[in-house]
Amino acid sequence: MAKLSILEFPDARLRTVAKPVTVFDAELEQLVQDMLETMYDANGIGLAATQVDVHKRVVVMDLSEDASEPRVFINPEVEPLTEDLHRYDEGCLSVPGFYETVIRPERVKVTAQNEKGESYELIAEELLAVCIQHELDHLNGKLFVDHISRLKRDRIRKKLEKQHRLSQ
Ligand code: QAP
Ligand code: CO
Repeated sequence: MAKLSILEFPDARLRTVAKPVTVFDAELEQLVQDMLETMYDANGIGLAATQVDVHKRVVVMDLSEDASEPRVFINPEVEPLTEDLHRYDEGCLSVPGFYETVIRPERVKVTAQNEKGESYELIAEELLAVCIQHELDHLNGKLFVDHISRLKRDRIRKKLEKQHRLSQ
């Protein structure tokens, strides 16, 4: 297993649109394991392959308290089931230290595949609904800061750029 390094906003590579997974092999299994290890090590609840500079449609997640419920979403798709919206203070391992309120559909149908390529479907609400929509955004080159005002986004960008300069 290997810990991968996480790209940080405003790295342009976070804007890459990820490609569908077509081959379900040992290499994919290894990527999933490495992403889970990277997410747990960083105290995250969700991680998209885009964030580790791998541009494949792979998401890992664990919303449990004790890292006991790893979830894998390959080629995920999301369809809103209601017009009701939900506000949540989102963070992101690629935007460390910043949290902002984002509004998204509150109930969604998720279609995805597991590591073996088997399709599954689930209805997501609450934190799971927020998280899968946030992670699917990453696969499309989008970040939660794209949902907030330009003023707030630019402030966050400037603070992170300064931190990156200081830590070089
Ligand atoms: C995405 O985010 C998410 O700033 C996953 O210093 C977030 O795992 C979905 C994290 C909220 C739904 C709701 C962020 C860790 C982790 C930080 C994360 C930080 C350390 C964020
Ligand atoms: Co994120």
